[in-house]
Amino acid sequence: MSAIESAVESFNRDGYYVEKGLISPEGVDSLVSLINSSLSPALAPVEFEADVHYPGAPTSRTAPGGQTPRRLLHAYGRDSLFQQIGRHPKVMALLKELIGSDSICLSQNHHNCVMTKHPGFSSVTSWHQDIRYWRFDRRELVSTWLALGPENRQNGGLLVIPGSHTLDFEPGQFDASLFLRTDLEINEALLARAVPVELAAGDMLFFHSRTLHAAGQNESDIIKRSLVYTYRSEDNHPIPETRSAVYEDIPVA
Ligand SMILES: O=C(O)CCC(=O)C(=O)O
Repeated sequence: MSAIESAVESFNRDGYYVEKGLISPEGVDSLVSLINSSLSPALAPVEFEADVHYPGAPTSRTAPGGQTPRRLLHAYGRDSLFQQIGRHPKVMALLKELIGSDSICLSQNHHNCVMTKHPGFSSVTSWHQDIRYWRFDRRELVSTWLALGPENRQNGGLLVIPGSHTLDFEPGQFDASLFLRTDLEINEALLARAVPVELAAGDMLFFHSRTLHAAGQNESDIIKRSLVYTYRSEDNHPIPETRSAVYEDIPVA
């Protein structure tokens, strides 16, 4: 079995796949420097931790820690370095297989950001599927998550539930904000299957838009930075007039 076939098999089974060492240490350093130059002062458009009202987030932008950035938005349009990652030949080759199409578009409306998690003022992201607020003809989208430093449980790295991208859920398994309810027996067996996704700088995680995932706070003393994009097949259109269709998607392959 070729490396790409085994990546596809693993992704189809688990709903995620990690490509180790996709970006060189020098490439990671350039991205980290670029991101740092956009963090203080935080270069708009920015989502602050206080904006999401997740557990642990500062209560408002004027509260202590209220100016802590969570996501640098519209990453693709910010710099050619981010664009190079967004259309990296190896990523495109893998996405074509994972999505099952030769024509791939990058969404400007979903992810398309630098996720940061700062020591001291980060929040908890509860269990969810990204597709919950997204509106496309089909639910088959893939996101890429490039780690620019180590990611693990201690610094708020992602946890995933392998195989959850193939499950059918009852509406009652989710709360009003469409997070998986942790107080239901039916969800307990599912949550027991959660695993951390351990990443090193330069590793890229590919994950399905239906894969259940969550993340804790950054308990380390170093900022965690990740570049995150979402892709769809060219023929999987956003539903007009939804938030998935606000900005035109970018053909990248
Ligand atoms: O890093 C985190 O807190 C998780 C982010 C996440 O799951 C998301 O943006 O969909």
